[in-house]
Amino acid sequence: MDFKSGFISIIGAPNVGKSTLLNALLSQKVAITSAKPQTTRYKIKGVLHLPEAQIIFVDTPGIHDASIPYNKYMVQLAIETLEEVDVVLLMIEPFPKGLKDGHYIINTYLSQINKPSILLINKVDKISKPQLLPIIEEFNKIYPFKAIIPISAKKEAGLEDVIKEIVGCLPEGPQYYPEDFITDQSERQITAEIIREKIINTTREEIPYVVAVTVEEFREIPEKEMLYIRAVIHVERKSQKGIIIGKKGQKLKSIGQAAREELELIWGQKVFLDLFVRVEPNWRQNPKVWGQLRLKM
Ligand code: GDP
Ligand code: K
Ligand code: MG
Repeated sequence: MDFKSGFISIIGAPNVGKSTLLNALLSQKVAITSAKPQTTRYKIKGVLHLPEAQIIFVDTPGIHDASIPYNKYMVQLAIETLEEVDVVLLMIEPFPKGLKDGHYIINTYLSQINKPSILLINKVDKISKPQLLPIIEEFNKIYPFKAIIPISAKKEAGLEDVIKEIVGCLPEGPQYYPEDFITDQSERQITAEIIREKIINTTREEIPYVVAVTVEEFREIPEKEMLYIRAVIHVERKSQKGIIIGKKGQKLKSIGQAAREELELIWGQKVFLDLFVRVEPNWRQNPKVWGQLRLKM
């Protein structure tokens, strides 16, 4: 059989479990190498190496929070990215809000493209089989998914099926990356991206596109067996700083907590995360911020 390879995008509303799935599939704790990417089309989130295939997970700019109706430009950007991948994984939750998000994403994005798409119904550990069947039927009717797979990313259930179905949808292709290559992002970039994601998930206002995150310090404290990370959230206006910090600092606290939990999972050790918000009217002109931002686009 010939080797298969391709680019995969996982889309879905915040907190459905996309990162949990990716971490489980890649079984990646600290597996960063400095290999140069052979493509600049996408930002690579991770590469899964199989004997018969290579599955390359990429980011989808434009869908940060697919449940929020963004402006036409963001939707268009997301659609253009999806046009270029080989397989789309849509992840939903089997709860009322999750099903509604699923319909929205199908109508807004999937119906605009013509790509093999797989529906993942995550968190099935929280429902019963009789509850699951009507959901599968419902989504079978509204979109020609290649497969609909109930999974639990957290309990690592159904993951073999996910891999099997993805490989089934992949075209024949080369081994794009050497086998020790897991991701092309540096530790600081990954960290900044995770913090940015938590800001996006936590703030519903017009915040995401005026925010940049830079990681100023990233070092181990060996005697404490922990990682010290200092990051700055750059905003343009004082009012935006207020939104991010929230009443009595509650919002920044939740952002920090969510980011820390995911960072500990990814780096495999305790993390001390120091977060600062800096008002910087012209951060778009600050080359340091730009340097990190450009890598995201
Ligand atoms: P993302 O925003 O889509 O990347 O979602 P995350 O991967 O950050 O997960 C959001 C939350 O859902 C976390 O608290 C996860 O532990 C939880 N979660 C993810 N997958 C499952 C699952 O299969 N079952 C349950 N019960 N919780 C899950
Ligand atoms: K999340
Ligand atoms: Mg995530």
